Amino acid sequence: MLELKKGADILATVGALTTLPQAQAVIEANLDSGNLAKLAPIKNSDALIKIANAISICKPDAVFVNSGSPEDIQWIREYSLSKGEEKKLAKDGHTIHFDLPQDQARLVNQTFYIINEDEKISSLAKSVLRSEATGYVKEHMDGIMHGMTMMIGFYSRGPVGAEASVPAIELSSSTYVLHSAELLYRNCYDQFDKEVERVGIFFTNLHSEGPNRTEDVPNARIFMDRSWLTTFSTFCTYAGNTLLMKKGNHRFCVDYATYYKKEEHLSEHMFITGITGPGDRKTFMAGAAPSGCGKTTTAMVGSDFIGDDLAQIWIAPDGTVRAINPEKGIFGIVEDVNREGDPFLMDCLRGDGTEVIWSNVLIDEQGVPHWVGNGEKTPEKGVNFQGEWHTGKTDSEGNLIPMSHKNSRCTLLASAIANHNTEAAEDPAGVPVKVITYSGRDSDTMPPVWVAKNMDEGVVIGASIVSKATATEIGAVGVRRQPWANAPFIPGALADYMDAQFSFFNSAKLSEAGRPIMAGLNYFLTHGNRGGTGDTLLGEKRDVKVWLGWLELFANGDVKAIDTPIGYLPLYEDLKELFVSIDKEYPRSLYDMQFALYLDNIIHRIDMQTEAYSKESDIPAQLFHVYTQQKAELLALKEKYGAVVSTDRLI
Ligand code: SPV
Ligand code: MN
Repeated sequence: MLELKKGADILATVGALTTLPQAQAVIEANLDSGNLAKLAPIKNSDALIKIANAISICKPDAVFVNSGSPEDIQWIREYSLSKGEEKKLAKDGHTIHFDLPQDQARLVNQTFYIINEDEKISSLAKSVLRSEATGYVKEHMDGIMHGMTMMIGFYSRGPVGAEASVPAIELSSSTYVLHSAELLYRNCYDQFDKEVERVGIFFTNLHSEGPNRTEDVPNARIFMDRSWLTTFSTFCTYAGNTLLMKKGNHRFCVDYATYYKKEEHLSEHMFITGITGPGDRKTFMAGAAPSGCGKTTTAMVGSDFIGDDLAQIWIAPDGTVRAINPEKGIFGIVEDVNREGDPFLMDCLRGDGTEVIWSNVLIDEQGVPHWVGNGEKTPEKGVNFQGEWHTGKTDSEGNLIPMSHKNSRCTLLASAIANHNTEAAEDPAGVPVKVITYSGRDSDTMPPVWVAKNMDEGVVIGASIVSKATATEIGAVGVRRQPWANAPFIPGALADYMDAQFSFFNSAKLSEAGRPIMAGLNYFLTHGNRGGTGDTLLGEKRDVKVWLGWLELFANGDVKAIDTPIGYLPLYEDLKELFVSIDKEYPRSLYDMQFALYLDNIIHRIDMQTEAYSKESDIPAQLFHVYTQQKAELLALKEKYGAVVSTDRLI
């Protein structure tokens, strides 16, 4: 369960301000006249008290209010250069930011939900008692902004006025964080008060990098106070740890959808994109995938790209499913981004006219960024996330240091991407979603695309996402479960979240025409696991267009499909035709490798999921019902045809 405003608000406990007059006194004592004038239009007393408490705790030398005006944004850009958080690159509008070597990705083990006594949270998450978190803030955040400027920004997570948008405050001493916020979120300074009143809640995010030293990183904490919708982040700069309007506030939205908007809203780790079908019709899709599994690439394959990371979804009064992107920019992984797979993104990264903040890539002596897998010539030396770099450089253990960090990123406006449909992305009505997809990194079990036969089976596809264990996970073998690709961001019990999924997709509020189809996608089957040899993939990035194209046709009733125990599979002829549209041959033998049912693998997967979910309490019975039924049908199929069944048998 989630109870808002339960326990003491840590900001008020440590900052010691509880009334508006007290808050105003602190604000007046700390802001110069220009910034006071800029803050004056913000009248919401809860917001002002939060801001004043943040000032009272962090004790900055100065406070800057970002009104979102071109001058204010320019001020942040320039301050970031003079402060040294960013450096100019050769290309106009491009800068580089380096995070400390120890702070290159989400600090999972230093990320906690603040809980009240005897509160239960997700079995997958770490928690800290409210009293302990209060102690940390007192000890480590008191005066953390000495000698620094605190910047304040007002943002909307989603187009202003949308059913599922939520306003948020970002308070930070980091110019990189504020600069990134300007590219990734909609500044709603002018409408903040009105939005808070309309929505009924707002998020508060307080961050300071402190002295930004390696030795402080062990003290870094990312705290999320579910009850007070407030985040705290210290001693780090990586945007996933610091710009908590992203995953910090996403977690609050997941909570809010699960406990306060059940059957009405969902908050997902999904891209949103549109595909143009026959007769110029547009079909919008939203799809989940774990970090680093091709979500950004998939999103940009569409003709009408909307977002690449998060989706706020709801059922509109007309019975359609609607989605907005709470963000307006991309914080994308650059490894393996190249001309062939990501042409539109490459145009922005290598062309002129796009503002880009690079992070943790290699910068050569000419001020040009380089990254692993860009398909370009590699420089011999430069500077990267760990300092000076040259080809063949090794770390203290003798391991080769890659040119760019695996999680190095680029931050830019989504509207810079040529196929971004900015008008639709900014529409508070959202886009109508007809296709929901779930994908992971599965080398041996599920086909490239399949469609659930009913909504329960669709929810179970989401519950069953897996990704291959990576070499960096000690002791991990086989696959890792990644429910909905959203598990790292589900604060409450997984069972509650699952229950909310079943409620939403089976809702009587959905109209017949508004009900989406639900599908699985998998780009990662290998030759070796499908009757061939080696680890090479059976497909390539541009095939994604075919899988989405087929889903577009199927969702509109334009193609037939093969009925199998796991769902509907595409017919060879339909795919072959779609491959023609991307100028590619599609041999029947490849189709057979991709779509034959490897029954033992699928049954093993179902057993693994059943066992894992059996250990969680209160998992909805529908999940086990779907697994049981599918397993029985798969066993019957095996009995009849053997362990590997070609789709021919099932037509
Ligand atoms: C992800 O890791 O899923 C991201 C980047 O989108 S982060 O902001 O780190 O979450
Ligand atoms: Mn993400």
